[in-house]
Amino acid sequence: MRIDFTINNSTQPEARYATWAPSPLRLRLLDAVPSPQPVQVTLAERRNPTGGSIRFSTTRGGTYSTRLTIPMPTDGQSVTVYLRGEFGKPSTADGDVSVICQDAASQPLGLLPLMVRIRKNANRLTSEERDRFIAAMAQLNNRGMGRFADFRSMHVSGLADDQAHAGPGFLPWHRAYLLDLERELQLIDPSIALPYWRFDQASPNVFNTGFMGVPDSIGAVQFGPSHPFLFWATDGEQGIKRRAIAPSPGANASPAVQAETSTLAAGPRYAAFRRMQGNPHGAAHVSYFGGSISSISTAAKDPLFFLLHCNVDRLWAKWQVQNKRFDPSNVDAYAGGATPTSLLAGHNLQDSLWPWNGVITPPRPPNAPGGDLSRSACVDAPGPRPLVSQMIDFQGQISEKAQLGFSYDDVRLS
Ligand SMILES: [Cu+2]
Repeated sequence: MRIDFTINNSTQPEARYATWAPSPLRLRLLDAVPSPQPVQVTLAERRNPTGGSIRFSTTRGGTYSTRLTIPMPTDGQSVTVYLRGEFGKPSTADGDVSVICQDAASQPLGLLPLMVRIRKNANRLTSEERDRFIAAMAQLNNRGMGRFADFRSMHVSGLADDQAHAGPGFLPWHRAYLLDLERELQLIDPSIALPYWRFDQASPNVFNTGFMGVPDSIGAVQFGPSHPFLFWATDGEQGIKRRAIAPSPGANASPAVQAETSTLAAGPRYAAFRRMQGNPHGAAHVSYFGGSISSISTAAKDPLFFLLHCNVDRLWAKWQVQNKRFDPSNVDAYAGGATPTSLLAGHNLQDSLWPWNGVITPPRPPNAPGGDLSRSACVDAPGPRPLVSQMIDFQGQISEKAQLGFSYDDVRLS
């Protein structure tokens, strides 16, 4: 007798990743002696001491526990339960936690290795997590010849200004953009989740020559020997241009960058919260460094950009949890009740997002780099051509199918 597992509606190894949001886990008893009585099986976790931790429930919205006993039919019919990462206990490596299934006599029936894959504070990554991330980013860049060029091209001034920055779609657009990049990195190394830079806190483990590098006196970022970013290139130019204009964010948070508590105190309306596009977002872009990161047309040339924007997205996620703003139809969850199509194209709730929609007729830009949004083996949303509305309910709290497949280490489900 053994148990066959299907997680996230897939049997692919690429689907064996959990977040704080529930993942469906389908079980099937194989090679059982036929019986009218079901066989009792128990699910539990087996984890490395520093590994991720998981919990189980018979229903998606039910109570999650460390062990779950389920009556299984002996005729091979499947039973679906739910599994989620235990908040505060993310994985640090692929497969560092497993679902273990046993029968009533504690005989093992099956083992499913997993990872609780969570976006974390870049300053607190293990050296292995950091190294996997920079290696995958470098591979995506491939000395300037790789897929990364599309991401740089999506964020070019003149194309991305209106679509990504000039209205309430700023946050949803960048959420889709980060998700696309993260999924491309996961194709290289599925254990990767984007890290975020807390730009309102000193981050000594980020701004050193082993991670995001240290600018020299002429604004060329320096890395240690064998760092994969030694060969970083964009637009035919070698290296990363980042010039220190203030004490390093490794040592000090800039007083010009709004602290998180103030950002989250914006109140329950999106219309007020989205002013964070100016400060802390804009302030974080310009208060520490000159060079690429300080202007829209060049910011995405610097890999630091993605850590900065991951924190912008995390602040939005934190605000959403604090104010229960997951329902796209709630006027305070997005755009403050603007009438449909009253905003610039790409900023209305039901608008598709450029460039993934491929639309290159006015008022959209004349080209659309990058093609479809990358798919995930774990979740179906948002599909290849996302809408603004699909970026709101990212943990599937209003609709199970809306789940985008990411969580933040310090942002609870609700
Ligand atoms: Cu930005």
